[in-house]
Order: sequence, then structure tokens, then C-alpha cells
Amino acid sequence: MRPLRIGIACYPTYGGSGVLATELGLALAARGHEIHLFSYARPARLAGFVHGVEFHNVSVSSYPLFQYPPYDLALSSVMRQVMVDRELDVLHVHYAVPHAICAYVAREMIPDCRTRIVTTLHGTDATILGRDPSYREVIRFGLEKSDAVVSVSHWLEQQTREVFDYAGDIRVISNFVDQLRFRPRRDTDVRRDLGGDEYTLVVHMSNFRPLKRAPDTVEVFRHLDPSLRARLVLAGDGPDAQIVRDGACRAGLGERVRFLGEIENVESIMAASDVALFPSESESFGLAALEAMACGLPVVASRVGGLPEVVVDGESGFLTPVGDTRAMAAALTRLLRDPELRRRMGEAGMRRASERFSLPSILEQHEALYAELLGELPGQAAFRERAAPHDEDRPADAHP
Ligand code: GMT
Repeated sequence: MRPLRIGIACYPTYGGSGVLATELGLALAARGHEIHLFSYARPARLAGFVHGVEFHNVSVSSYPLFQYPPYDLALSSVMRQVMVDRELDVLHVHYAVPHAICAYVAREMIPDCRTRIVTTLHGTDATILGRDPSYREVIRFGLEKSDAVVSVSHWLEQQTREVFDYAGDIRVISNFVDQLRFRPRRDTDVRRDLGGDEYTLVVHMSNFRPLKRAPDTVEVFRHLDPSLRARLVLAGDGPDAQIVRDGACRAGLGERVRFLGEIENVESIMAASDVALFPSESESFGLAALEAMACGLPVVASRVGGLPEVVVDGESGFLTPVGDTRAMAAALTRLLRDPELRRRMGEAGMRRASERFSLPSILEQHEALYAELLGELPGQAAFRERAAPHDEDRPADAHP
């Protein structure tokens, strides 16, 4: 396909949606597309200058009247400017709030604008904010005004339909993992530094928000037999980090737990470990679980949300009920006792990562969607002709 000019809006922090959006931008740039990234800070995975990627920082000026400085308006203005200057073909926003609405506002400000808007729902933008009366209708409006709505799992698609009573098209395009980056690396200095010669390393990586249930990792370790010589490696930071530290201290875990805080080289930590642990209470997909699988780690996780679409219970890991730390400890014990089971499940996970969630195949699905929206697939008409800026009279059978 011809090189496109693509805008991507996301949160810059360590959340999965920002990671995914940035990685998608980098991969599209590597394919020759011109990428414009919008956020209020440089996304964590956009280190330094990258050919083909331009970062547009959105700064919000303060004013004495503003108790809540309007980031949404500042973002819409930056989007509008870049849409005009660069004539974006597609504006792909990740996480609907507020990005989908900002994209719509930006486009409405430009007469005869032909930029297609794609909104990818990542999770709590539908499941939590979508249930909040303060946001429900405006999110629904953002979805309806998008030219395409994408969900990262079938579970999230279903949730979106229920929460918003939404009957429009939703395309499921899974998250992906870059297997050149996330791959097995066993014999490394990082592994030795983490104590991998002495311990079996169980990694938990998250933003330590309450819904990740990070304190459960300590509970799980409390139920483990210390003779198993397992060490809990905690990577990331967030609201529950101190609770986890206190819990580990109270449980007397001492040397059996290592806190790494927020780190850049997530892939080396993941690859240096033996098992991954994700006790989340909600997860629309579970990108970290997929990254662990790509590194050849079996995963122990909650049976919740979209996680069963990623981790196959009994094949690439074990899924247990949310909050059942004893069941999680039992599953972990099986893996800690049996290196051959770890190896088998790790390999199954790696296979699944490359068969179902590889970067090239998911990238192709994004490119195909953009091409469809632009009417550029051979023999395929555009979903929607944006001849006029206010096209309220589009046919009922047109794509939302
Ligand atoms: O929805 C959120 O809580 C935020 C979002 C994020 O930015 O990390 O997380 C979601 O998006 C990830 C990438 O698609 C998924 O892997 C996570 O499962 C999902 N989190 C939740 O559903 C809680």
C-alpha cells in the first residue's frame, strides 16, 4: 500500500495502551508510513529520535479560572494543526477517553476534512468509564463518530456492546508482541543479578493499580513452601507499591522478594525470569502476559476478561479464580517443582505468541483496516465518503 500519514494519540505512561500505541507507531514507521504521535509527554517506549516518527507534545496552559485545565481542548488543537499541516490520512486514537472525542472535535474544525478516525478501545475506557454516568454518553458519541472502532479482545467487544448498548461494527484486532525484542534470554547478567543461579524467578510486572491486585503476589508467596527457593521479582510502580512492600515485610519474605521499581528494559527482566504472575481482577487483554509468553515463560494469571484469549489454561500456563491466592500458589508450586512442565508450557506460549499475536500479522490487520477506510483495497469502495464536513445524512448502511 502507499505510505500513509498517520496520527496516533495515546497516554504516555507505562500502561499497556500507550505501549501498544507507541509500538504500533514505530512498526508502521519502519514500514515507511509517516507517524505523528500525540501525547502530554514522550511515551515511555519512544526513546529518542526515530526516523519517520514525529512526537507532538500537548501542553496545557494554566489560567486563573481553570480549576481543571482543559487537556482535551489543547489536544484537539494540536491534532487539528497537524491534520491541516500534514493532511493526515488516518488519526488512530488509543483509549477512547478523551482521545476519540478530541479527534472528532479536531476534524469538525476543518472544512472538507477527509481524515479517517480509528478508535481502539483498550479496557477501562469501556468497562469502567463507560459505566460512569459522567462519561457514558460522551464516549458512546465518540465511538459513533469514529470511522472504525477496534477492540483488543473478543471479551472487550462484548463488554462494549453491553455497556453502551452499541450495535455498530467493532473489529477485534489483538495486541501484538515484537518477538525480536521479547524473546528468551536465559544466560544473562540480568538473570544472575536477580539471583537466577540460586532462585527460580517469578516476575510480576504492572503499574500497581488496585485492579492489578499486586498485593496478591505477596499472598501467593506466603502460601508457597520456602524450600521451593522461589524469588518474587516485582517490576513497575504505582498506587499499591507501598502496600506490596509492607505486605512483603510483614510476611517476612526478606530475600525472597526483589523490588525493581519502574524500569526501562522490561524485556530483559521478563526474559531473565522463569514464571510470570498476574493476579489482576480485570484485564481486557493482558499485554504483559503476552510479552512473558513471547519470552518463553509459563504464565499464572486470573481467569478474567480477555486473559483466556491470550493464555490457554493448562497449555501455556494456569488460570485461577480472581483473588484465590491459594489456587494461584498451587499452580505456581506445580511449575516450580517441575522444570520440564515450565519448559513445555513456555514453548507452547511462545508458539501461541508467534501464531496468534506476532507483530507482522497484527500490523497487516491495521494496514488493511486503514486501506479499507480509505477505499484503497483493490476493488473495494471506501466505507464512508467524507465529502462534506457535516455529513449527517450518510446512508443507514454505511460503516459507523
Ligand atoms: O484500560 C486500562 O486500564 C488502561 C489500559 C492501559 O493503558 O494499560 O489497559 C488496558 O489495555 C492494555 C493494552 O491493550 C491491556 O493489555 C490491558 O489488559 C487493559 N487493562 C485492563 O483492561 C484493566
